[in-house]
Amino acid sequence: MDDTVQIHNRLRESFGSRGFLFIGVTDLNVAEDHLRFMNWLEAGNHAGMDFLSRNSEIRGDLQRILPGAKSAVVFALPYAPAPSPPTTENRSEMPCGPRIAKYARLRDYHKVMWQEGDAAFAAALPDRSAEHRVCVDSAPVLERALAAKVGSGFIGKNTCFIAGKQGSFLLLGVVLTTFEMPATKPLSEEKSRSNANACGGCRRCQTHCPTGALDRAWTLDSRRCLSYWTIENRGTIPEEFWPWLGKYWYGCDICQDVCPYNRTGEKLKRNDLQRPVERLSLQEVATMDQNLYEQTFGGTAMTRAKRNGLRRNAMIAMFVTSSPGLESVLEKALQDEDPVIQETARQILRRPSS
Ligand code: B12
Repeated sequence: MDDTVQIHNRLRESFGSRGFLFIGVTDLNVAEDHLRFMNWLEAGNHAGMDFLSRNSEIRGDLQRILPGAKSAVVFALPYAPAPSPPTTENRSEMPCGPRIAKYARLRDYHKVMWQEGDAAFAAALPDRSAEHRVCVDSAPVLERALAAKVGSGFIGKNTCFIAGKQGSFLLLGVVLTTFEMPATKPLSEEKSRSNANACGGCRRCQTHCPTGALDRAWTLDSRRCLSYWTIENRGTIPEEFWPWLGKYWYGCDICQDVCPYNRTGEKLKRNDLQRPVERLSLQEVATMDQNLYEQTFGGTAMTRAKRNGLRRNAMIAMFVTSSPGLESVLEKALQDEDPVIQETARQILRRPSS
């Protein structure tokens, strides 16, 4: 076995033994994808996510993230939950859990992937003096583009990285390293990125996206994406998007739920990562104080929306699902110190009941 195959095998085993998928090794030329990214920004598709435009140039030059970087190791954390019995939809108090995007019902994947990705890489290449840096949303890196470059998966019309029949319920991590490694061999032409047609004639993600965010295949318009409005946006949520918060009030998985590749996809292998965020009712989320917020959502990726973002979303979800207790929630919300909570309450009160 030659040295290259041994290195790839050691990486595969080391990442695999920690519950990750080893996607592969690639070089750092992302020029074509960077152009695509700049055009996407230029068209305003990033909505209010200024963090994307602030350092837009750096995404095209990975040397600026790790000087001397030569290769990228891409790995993924599969997170689709194993099928569970149907939830009690008719509980008088609406459980909040099933309406939360699947990736968010876990311990914060950033921390898990930084720490354990770092350990996996170091264990596979122990005696190298090269430097490395693990990036999981934490640096301006085009993670999907690097994953697709490996050639063991492709970008779907929903813009997600789909690892063939392992599906797309995968969180991505990238280890940049100054150690130059030969790229892993693409799986097959059929599954590789060069086949922009791996979705074939399927348009399920496009037709099922309730807000038209994917009207143009391979291009997501964040201005119409529920995930953007419920996670990243700090203001009020435009009322045209409210009906869909009855289905997902934090993030949105619809464009992945309907993807045929996810019928067979990889499932979460690490039960230790699960967090019982769903134990609260929507009413409890809408009225939670800092203590309850930290106890329930601390250490999960849901802190991205902050306490008041979650309260805002839960209030709207209560309204559209006609949950009991809304009246008293609104009464208190009108006196809240947060202007977005106050305004959301006023918006709800102005509307005819749903
Ligand atoms: C900003 C952001 C968002 C924004 C914008 C999403 C978007 N589609 O651009 C919002 C808030 C809407 C969002 C939502 C979600 N996100 Co997000 N998000 C990011 C982030 C931080 C940057 C993405 C970005 O640069 N977007 C701009 C576009 C232009 O770039 P891109 O989507 O990466 O596409 C590049 C390549 O794919 C390639 N490319 C694109 N199209 C095509 C087509 C062809 C034919 C080819 C060859 C190449 C190609 O070029 C593009 C530009 O370089 C990344 C982390 C990271 N650092 O990359 C996570 C990330 C993309 N998100 C992730 C997740 C899990 C989600 C959600 C599923 C969360 C949820 N359940 O609510 C949704 C999915 C929505 C969707 N369909 O994309 C994962 C995706 C994993 C995967 N399997 O693809 C990432 C990689 C985070 C991670 N570390 O795992 N997200």
